[in-house]
Amino acid sequence: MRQWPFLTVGLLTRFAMQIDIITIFPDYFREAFDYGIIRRARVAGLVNIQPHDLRAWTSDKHHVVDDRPFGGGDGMVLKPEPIFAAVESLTGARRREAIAPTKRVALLSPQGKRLTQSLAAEFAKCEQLVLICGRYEGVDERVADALVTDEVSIGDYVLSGGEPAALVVVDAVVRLIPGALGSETSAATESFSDGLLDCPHYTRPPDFEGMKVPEVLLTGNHAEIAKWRQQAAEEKTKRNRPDLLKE
Ligand code: 9D3
Repeated sequence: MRQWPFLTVGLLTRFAMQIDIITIFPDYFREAFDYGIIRRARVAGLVNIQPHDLRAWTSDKHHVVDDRPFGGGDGMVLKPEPIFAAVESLTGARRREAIAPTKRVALLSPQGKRLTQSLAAEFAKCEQLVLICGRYEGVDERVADALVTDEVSIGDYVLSGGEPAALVVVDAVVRLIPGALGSETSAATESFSDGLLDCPHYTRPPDFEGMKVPEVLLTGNHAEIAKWRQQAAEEKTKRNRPDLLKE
């Protein structure tokens, strides 16, 4: 039978997904993938996650990855050469058109399209996902123009670099790899798949400092419980995320 990196999940035989992260802070990721679902997926051989130091692809004595912006301004910009070299060595291609359709190369940047559940699901189908973390004031625009398949932001707030965003992308993607979630949970039944937030959950005790669990949940009446959960999810969505109900 075929050995690693092939694996069989259910009836499917597929490659372990390869995730490469290009960063100037590889140590940032040191324990990040050692917990929970991501750890399980790695141990099961579903995914191989590798942070890489961008400085490895510099050719000057001081391993310089940044430079001053043309046209002036504060701060530094990540140079294109090491990033193009890194992507070439990891994917075999140094232009977007040459990247295999089974691969995605994403630049994490505040100017990107927003990460959504459906983009995460697209990434989860790839054999290789390369994540490029920006730093400083930005990344030379030729990377976004000519190299990457996707420019991705995780939301409208300012981070100091792409590394925390890369963690978010990895987490959202890995749990969607077939076999990564236990069979008890299906990614399809989760929040956002039906456009509503999840319903509220409770466990023991039924009365905590006077705050009571909704009576219906204690009855064992599954039809009534399902009705309550649907309505509670709708109310919570209306209150916290009215934007999900528009259109
Ligand atoms: C102070 C610099 N900013 C001027 C308005 C520009 C800027 C450059 C680089 C702001 C943030 C960053 C670093 N952020 C990311 O690399 C990043 C990010 C983010 O800041 N928010 C949401 N998603 C992402 S993905 C990468």
